[in-house]
Amino acid sequence: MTSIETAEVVVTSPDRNFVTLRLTTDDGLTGLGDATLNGRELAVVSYLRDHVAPLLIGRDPHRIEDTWQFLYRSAYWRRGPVTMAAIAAVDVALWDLKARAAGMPLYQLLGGASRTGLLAYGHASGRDLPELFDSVRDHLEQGYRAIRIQTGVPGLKAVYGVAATQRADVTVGDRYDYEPASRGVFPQEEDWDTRAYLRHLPGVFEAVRGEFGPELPLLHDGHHRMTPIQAGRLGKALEPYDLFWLEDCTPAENQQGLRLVRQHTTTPLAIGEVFNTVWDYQTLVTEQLIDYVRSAVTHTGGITHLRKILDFAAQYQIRSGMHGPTDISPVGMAAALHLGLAIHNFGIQEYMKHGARTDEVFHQTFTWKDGRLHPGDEPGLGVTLDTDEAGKYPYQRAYLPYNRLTDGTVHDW
Ligand code: EZ4
Ligand code: CO
Repeated sequence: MTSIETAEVVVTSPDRNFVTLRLTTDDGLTGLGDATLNGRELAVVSYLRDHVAPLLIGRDPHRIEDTWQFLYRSAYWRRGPVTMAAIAAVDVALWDLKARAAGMPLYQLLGGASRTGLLAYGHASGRDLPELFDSVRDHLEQGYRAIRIQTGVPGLKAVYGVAATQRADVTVGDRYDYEPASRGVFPQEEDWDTRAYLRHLPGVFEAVRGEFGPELPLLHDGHHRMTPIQAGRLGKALEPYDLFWLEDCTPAENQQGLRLVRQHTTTPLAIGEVFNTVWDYQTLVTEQLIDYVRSAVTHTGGITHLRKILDFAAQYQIRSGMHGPTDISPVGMAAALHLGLAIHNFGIQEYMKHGARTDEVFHQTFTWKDGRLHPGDEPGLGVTLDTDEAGKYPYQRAYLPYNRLTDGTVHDW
């Protein structure tokens, strides 16, 4: 019987911080899992190194379901982003390893391809409309066939989702593209005014539809800032512009709050990038209060658990919209692509290109063609980790920003 011989946690910060678990068996097979939790990376490193890695040595790597249940139930303390990211890393590394052992791309073990490629959306942004239009054009040239729209709001100095390269206010640390976390010793402060945002946004979508026509799928992220009744109002105001989805309109810990949003709008809703188990979706799914599940493989207990969430959601005609920002590592992205290719209820995949240094640390084999992603046909996930290259970039402290209202009150970011 083959058994796990080593479980190493690799921390690297080429363009940003990434945490990767690498399992190796006594017969020389390896598997990689992503454990990156933006702004709280070292908590997962400790969870894995101090508490999980010693339990894995000597185990049969092929017992994926059993290992998942063992890690989830034997901890006694269930759920939570740190625990579920750690379990996800083990789970994905075991799937990678099993698929490599089988000599197959992972999607084949998950049931085979249900489609030829995965529609992906990119992030256009700008402080004002001309800058936003340039960014949309740039994304169309890069081949994107679905685009998320985020803009500045008059009167606010810093707004979520506007690319760092376009933001004069970003002074702390060093970031790339739209990556919201900044390197440094303290989180960047942003400001927020929901009334100003609600007044501004419908006009932005009217202008974008006027410029780019009715066909292009457009998305928007509300990033947890509205109350349910405010979200209902925004969804209704955006109906003429036919959004693919409105994301995270409220902080959805209160799942019942989405009933109120649903009563007021037919704009499709996507929620769940910060969720970590199926229980976060119980009311949302069974009452059909959302249309897309935003969970990433990396933050939701891996392929084993996200597959169960998505199968549950499928019975209610709810589809996948897996989170795919730059804080999902190339390993986590590959896991998303294999799962997305195999499931029946795939919806759309978020896709941000990683930086050049990241691509030298993680060698990837996915393809990007006609606005669609495909995980490729290498055995396993199709990603290899260059540990020498990774070793050049030690961890750097970094935080996500936080929000204050104009009177100084801390608000949801
Ligand atoms: O703020 O990934 O839809 N995407 C998002 C992201 C999240 C970051 C947090 O780490 O909301 O930009
Ligand atoms: Co989001």
